[in-house]
Amino acid sequence: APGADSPDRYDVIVVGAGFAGMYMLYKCRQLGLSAVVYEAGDDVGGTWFWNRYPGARCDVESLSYSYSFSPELEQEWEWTERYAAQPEILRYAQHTADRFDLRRDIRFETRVLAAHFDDGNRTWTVRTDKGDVATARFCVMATGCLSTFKPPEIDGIDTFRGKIYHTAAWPREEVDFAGQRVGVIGTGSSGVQCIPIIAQQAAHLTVFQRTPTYSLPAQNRPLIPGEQEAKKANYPEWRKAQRASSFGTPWPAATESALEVDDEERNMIYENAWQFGSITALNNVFNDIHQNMAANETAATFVRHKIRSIVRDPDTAEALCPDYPIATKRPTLDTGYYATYNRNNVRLVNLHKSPLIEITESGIRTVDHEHNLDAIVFATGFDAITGALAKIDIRGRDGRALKDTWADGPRTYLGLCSAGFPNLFMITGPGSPSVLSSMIVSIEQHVDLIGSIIDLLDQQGKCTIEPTLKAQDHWVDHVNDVASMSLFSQANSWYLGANVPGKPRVFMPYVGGVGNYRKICDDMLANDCDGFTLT
Ligand code: NA7
Repeated sequence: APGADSPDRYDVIVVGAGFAGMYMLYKCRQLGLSAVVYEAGDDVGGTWFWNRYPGARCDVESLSYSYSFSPELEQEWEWTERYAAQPEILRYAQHTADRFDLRRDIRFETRVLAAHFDDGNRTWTVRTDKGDVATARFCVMATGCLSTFKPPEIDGIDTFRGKIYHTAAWPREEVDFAGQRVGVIGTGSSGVQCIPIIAQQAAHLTVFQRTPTYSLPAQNRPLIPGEQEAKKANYPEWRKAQRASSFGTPWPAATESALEVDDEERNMIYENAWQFGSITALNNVFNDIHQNMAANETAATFVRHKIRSIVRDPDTAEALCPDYPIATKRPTLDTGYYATYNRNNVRLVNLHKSPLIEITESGIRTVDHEHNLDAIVFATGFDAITGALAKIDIRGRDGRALKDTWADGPRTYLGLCSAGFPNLFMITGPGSPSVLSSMIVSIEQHVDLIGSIIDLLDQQGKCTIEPTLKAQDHWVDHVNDVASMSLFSQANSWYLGANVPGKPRVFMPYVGGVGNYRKICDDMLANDCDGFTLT
């Protein structure tokens, strides 16, 4: 391994080999830039490498959740289901890596510890846990929005004598819950996906729920003959529509208010959305679900009725009914989630009523009960959007740490760069649509944009690019303004860091829409990188 005296030199260092890092590497090669990618896992795939829990599945449709940069790749890859499961998405990532021979520039099982900018020679120096030291003009953080799982913040974990699992660090080998008493903590997307399957395997399952979710049926199914071919024949247009859409998946714009129609019509519209099976269906059939509390309540009420109609035990049904506005926390998409609570080997514990005290050597103790368990599954979520960046010692001009600069919340220009950190790019960083988008759409946009910016710098003979404080302040204000106009800011969600104790409450994703955001970025580029200083 190279030592500090003889660092490897590249044009670009990329951190992470998920969908963002892989495409960034491909882009660098296209531009004739030398690049290396450091990846903590021993294979590509990022999120889809780590999250191997039973039932893990993307809740964007497979024919949309895929790269668009290569028409050949688009045409040759065959998806099998409407919503692809984790193993298939991982195979797709692996296929992409092989097809474009990406692996030769990826250093696996190598975690980046630090990235420091040197004012003098205007380069980034990156250090890894393997002792690599490398320098580059540009450093690209392709570290993911939901890649750093948060500690569960529960006492006594170490004392538990059974098995502990985390959905985001699931073992490779098959986990067999047969005959076991299993506890799952957490009912977000990960919990909602694994609970029905663990319930089928285990002797008994206890679900520990803090906040109930609004879950919609995925209506997943194998792709029907002709469906894939039709999409493939029309891919360029579909991709164009994805890029112009609000959330990365084209959706007809709703023109009516939920309050304009009578109960019968409204219910019929909601029922159709429910049957359609999409996380964006229910909250986009009317034009005011995200803005108007009364409109939002009509959709929330519809889902609560559904829960009560599916779940037979009235107390369990009530505990499963959320009381916050729908779609302000991320809705979940499931296969048989609510019906799982009708099984006689499944029990729901409402932690709002019986708070969790601690984990003991034999299970989980709540205020009123000792739950004896053989295994505990944490589906407790992530330090979202900024967590992976915070784990790396990132230092910009004058040795200033990103962590300190962001102590009161992340500050970026366009969610792409931060003032004081020249030539550092974040793919789907805070202040970009990120998790409010179908990720690959936004990843490709950022990678293309970074490629164009580097190209422009080279053409103009410039060395560095960095946002002005003014442009950054303006962007941060804009991100906040747009968020505050929607109901998004009204729930204690990980969108604003509420799930991590002590994390500053700042609404991180840009709510203004994927299409609008793209236009803002395109205009910035067309206006000679407006808002950035080039030196
Ligand atoms: P989420 O959506 O953050 O869900 C985590 C769940 O775990 C959620 O229900 C939390 O309740 C619960 N949780 C977290 N900490 C605790 C503790 N200490 N005690 C009890 N319950 C707890 O993460 P997911 O992995 O499910 O999904 C993340 C995203 O991945 C998803 O949105 C998709 O974009 C894909 P809380 O709501 O905080 O009260």
